[in-house]
Amino acid sequence: MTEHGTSRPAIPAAATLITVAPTGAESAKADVPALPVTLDELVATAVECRAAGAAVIHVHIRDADTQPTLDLGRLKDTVAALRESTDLIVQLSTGGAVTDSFDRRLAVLDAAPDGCSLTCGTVNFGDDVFMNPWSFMTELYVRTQELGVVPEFELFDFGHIASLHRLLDKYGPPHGGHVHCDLVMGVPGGMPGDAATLVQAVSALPPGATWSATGIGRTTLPVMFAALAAGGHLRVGMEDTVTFSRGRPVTGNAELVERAATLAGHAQRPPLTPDQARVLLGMQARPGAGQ
Ligand code: KMH
Ligand code: ZN
Repeated sequence: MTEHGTSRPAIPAAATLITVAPTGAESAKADVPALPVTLDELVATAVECRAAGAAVIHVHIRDADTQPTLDLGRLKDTVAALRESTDLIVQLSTGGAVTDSFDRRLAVLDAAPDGCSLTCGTVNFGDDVFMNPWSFMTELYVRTQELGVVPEFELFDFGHIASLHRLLDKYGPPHGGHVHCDLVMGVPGGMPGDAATLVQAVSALPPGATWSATGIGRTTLPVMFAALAAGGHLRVGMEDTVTFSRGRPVTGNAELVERAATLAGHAQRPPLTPDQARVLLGMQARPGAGQ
């Protein structure tokens, strides 16, 4: 029981948090017709992915022309629609697209999501640069603490892990008190997506932190297998890969979640429900849940 008299679900000793990242900011709808870009498409994907085993949805949105946007009104509508249709934990991207300004990225928190991504350093990103200087990281982090949004620390490279330690040392624990990280592997410019790198990265994380991993493109499967073997959680979705297997495009996010859930089950660590995941991540219960 909590101090409010509501009971929270127990977290199974061995279970897997599955995050779906359905859209991203990089793929074009014209090239990837199955990419969810409208609010209706996003909500439909979210419902399917929840049924397939996802507990968290990492959200990037698009405008009426299918281009990436951080429009605050659209973000608020998106958070509301996802909460209306699912019990998924709604994590908004503060990374946006490489072209988004710091101010717009900071303002994402005003849409009041459950959680947000917080990337712990700048990284080469294919031919682009994904900018996350220390001053931006710290401003975003302090804002998450003030607004009660739970950050997920996105780590694209080893220097990002060092910056995460520096952030926690200087500014204290995140809202909710628990540190959860996501290793984003295989970005051209970041750490490679292989088992040896994953094990080394995990060994450098702050004590007590939980972590998930995702492998971009063709590193999706090796990173998923390595993460399961090392006791980690999983992120999958069309933000990270649009190819299901060699030469076969992804038909929808749900099949990526289904595959992750099946493999997690084989690893004897079946998917966590969103309410269980809230406990793991130090988030408050949904209003009305667990009573
Ligand atoms: N779209 C990338 C530039 C995040 O969502 O926080 C950044 C990204 C990370 O996807
Ligand atoms: Zn993202």
